[in-house]
Amino acid sequence: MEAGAAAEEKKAVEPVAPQNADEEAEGVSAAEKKRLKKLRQKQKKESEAPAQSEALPTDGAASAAVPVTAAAAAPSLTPKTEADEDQEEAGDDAHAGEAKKKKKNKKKKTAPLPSVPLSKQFPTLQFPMGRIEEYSGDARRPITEEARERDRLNEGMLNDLRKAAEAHRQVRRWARATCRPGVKLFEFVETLENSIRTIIESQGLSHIEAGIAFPTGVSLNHVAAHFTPNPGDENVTVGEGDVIKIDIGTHVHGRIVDSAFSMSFNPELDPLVEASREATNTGVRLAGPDALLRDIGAEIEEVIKSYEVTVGGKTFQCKPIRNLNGHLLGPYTIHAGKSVPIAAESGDTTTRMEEGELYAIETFASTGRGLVVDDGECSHYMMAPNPSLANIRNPKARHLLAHIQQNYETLAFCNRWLDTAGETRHQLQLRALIEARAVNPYPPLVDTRGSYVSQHEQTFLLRPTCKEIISAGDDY
Ligand code: HZT
Ligand code: MN
Ligand code: MN
Repeated sequence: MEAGAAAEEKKAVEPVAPQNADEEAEGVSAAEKKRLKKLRQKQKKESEAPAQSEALPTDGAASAAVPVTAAAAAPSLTPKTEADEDQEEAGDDAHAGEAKKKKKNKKKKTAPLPSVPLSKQFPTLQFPMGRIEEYSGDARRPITEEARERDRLNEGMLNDLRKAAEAHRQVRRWARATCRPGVKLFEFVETLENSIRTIIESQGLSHIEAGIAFPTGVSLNHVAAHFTPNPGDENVTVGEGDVIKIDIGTHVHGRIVDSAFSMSFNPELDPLVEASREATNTGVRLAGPDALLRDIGAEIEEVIKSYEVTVGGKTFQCKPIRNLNGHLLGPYTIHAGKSVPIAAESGDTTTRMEEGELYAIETFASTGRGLVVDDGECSHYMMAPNPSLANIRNPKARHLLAHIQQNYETLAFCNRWLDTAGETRHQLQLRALIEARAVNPYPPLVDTRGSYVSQHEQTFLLRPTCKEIISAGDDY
């Protein structure tokens, strides 16, 4: 998702979003609507069909709950007990019957904060595999002895990825159970990130051996990506009716798992969340050696456009965000060159996927313009590949660069982490490093004010013998 939506685009941002309330204005014909509706129904059927792939042994050893101090007026981040829930229900006498029914139908929504190191949970040190899919369509190929041999050469890397993915699944289960209106995002991400460090076995605050691959994204509503609270944002909370994108990065020895999901606290927005979920599934399904990146983008766009959402009495056809995309991952490198478009005609026309590649496919569905620009206070940063010290004279700026190099290398980091590491008042030095092009800023990426954006993202490896969706779980 190149943030290349430059100043020029900024001018073009409209104040409010209900552009597609009127279908005529959007140029959606009745026939087109009918076709899209059919496609949507077909997808729904497919998604409800039982998966043919093997089940994921995501549940390792039982994790102990670690309570955190809850701030006043905000819901506690400690898991709710059955007793708590019963008490809440009992308080609502008039609807007691209804509440009981609801509870019966809904999955249990509590999860302890993971705290047991993964090497204790998996003493053999063989971590659970992701979802295996056969290559289909043009990528279909016989599994030869040579392919099996190439597969074996990558076992070590694969096990690192699987460990990173297991950490991802465990913390996101807690995240889904915990995130709700009133939650303070600063405390939420710090708790989640500390849990990653514990179970993935980071050494101190350094993320180089294993740890967090990038700051935890908790972008709300029209903010599509790259929001994490900064020091000073301690009171930013999830609101009633919000949609949140929870984007978590883990890594072991630089092998990155980049995966995200969305939650809405207004049922009207559920189709928006479904749109990006199905679009990402479609992208992953089409991926394989020799798949044309632009074809994947075109299919993703079709799926997203087949959804409509009615919110506050206005109806929108979902749009993909055409200047965001998925990306190739490399060791310690979040963006290793190739991009996976999520709309037709918005990417390179000839590039294909290749065997051995590790991709993050992320799709975004929007009720807004379907275009993001940089906006708001920056929290995400990444060191440039080979920073030069030549134009960095200030010893304090040099100190900060050395700190970044030692703790994050080429992985992304955020202001919160610099603060925790004792790099207080780093803001001025950070600005100097950005000025000297030793560090790049990644500001929040936003669609039009008042719009809603959902995202789903999955990391997968194009193994010689099959496609392994490393980050898949029983949730998405
Ligand atoms: C950059 C800086 C960060 C990578 C995608 C992404 C979260 O939008 C080519 C395609 C963290 C991540 C990234 F601090 N970005 N995935 N998950 N963000 S991106 C990009 O810059 S570059 C997408
Ligand atoms: Mn991501
Ligand atoms: Mn990504």
